[in-house]
Amino acid sequence: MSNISIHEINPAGEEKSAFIALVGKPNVGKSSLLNRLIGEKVAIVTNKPQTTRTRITGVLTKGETQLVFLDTPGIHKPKTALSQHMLKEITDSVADVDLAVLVVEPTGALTKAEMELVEDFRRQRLPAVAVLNKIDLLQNKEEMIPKMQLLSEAYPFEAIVPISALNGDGVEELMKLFLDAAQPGPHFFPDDTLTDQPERVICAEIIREKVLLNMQEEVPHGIAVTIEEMKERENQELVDIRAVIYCERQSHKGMVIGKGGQMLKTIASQARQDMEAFLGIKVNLQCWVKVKEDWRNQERFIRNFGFN
Ligand SMILES: Nc1nc2c(ncn2[C@@H]2O[C@H](COP(=O)(O)OP(=O)(O)OP(=O)(O)O)[C@@H](O)[C@H]2O)c(=O)[nH]1
Ligand SMILES: [Mg+2]
Repeated sequence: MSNISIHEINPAGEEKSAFIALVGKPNVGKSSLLNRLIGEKVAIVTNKPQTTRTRITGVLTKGETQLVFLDTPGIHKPKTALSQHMLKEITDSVADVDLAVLVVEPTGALTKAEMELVEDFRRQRLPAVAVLNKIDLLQNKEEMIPKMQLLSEAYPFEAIVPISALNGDGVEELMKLFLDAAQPGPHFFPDDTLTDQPERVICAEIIREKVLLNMQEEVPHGIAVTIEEMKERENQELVDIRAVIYCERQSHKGMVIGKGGQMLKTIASQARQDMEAFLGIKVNLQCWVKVKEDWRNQERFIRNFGFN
């Protein structure tokens, strides 16, 4: 049997790659776009701003080209130690990418935070693309023309692309642009990789998504989730997962559990279904709720919850 080396299959120099950062205000649809681009849900999505807390990597390999997407927290004024970490994730992300993608609403002015991002691009002479997302919400496509005008005056974007991350409109065109941006260089991940996030992190995020979706007001943003145990049972197609939902106050704990445990039951049951779809195996999920007062201002806990 002959030994075929990797170089014979894929001669050196043929491989291409690009690092692409998705940045923008909270709630504009960055994570929705990431999921749409790689065709799998690796980032949680909710109708609440500041859903994404860490940088999330999505990987897509098409033939010789590998695209590495960095989803980032929505840019906002840091009020807690946690949001300072989130802000750092954004600035670090645009520091060494090949292309930045500024995701914006299809209408309205550019905010101060968005202008600051653009200034960052300018300082680094960063190639950037502007994406007008949520165009499915427009009655008339002409409504986005003023925004396109504003963007073209703000920065020499390589392109300004209207899309809908929700129904996929315009995403193919965007993908072509990304593939064109790839430069000769090695693949950084095995070609079948979708994300560099460990399964535990994705499972914790799924629970956090269900808390955000089911609860109102101040509680959800004070939530952190950890997976304490994840173990496949021997000789059974079943994995046992033990998770802890941390909240900031005793009163919040009561709300997460709900009357007769109903809220926690709903959260756990929805999370279990998503985990089973993601892991492709039956899940026995146990969720516990604990109080960790003011953890968002405590460096030690922030690090514990996955921020470096
Ligand atoms: N109608 C419509 N809604 C969208 C579209 N893209 C995203 N959304 C919705 O917008 C909300 C925010 O989406 P996310 O993907 O979580 O936004 P994000 O920019 O990642 O938000 P942060 O993580 O908080 O910065 C969700 O309710 C999405 O379903 C779109 O193209 N059209
Ligand atoms: Mg997000």
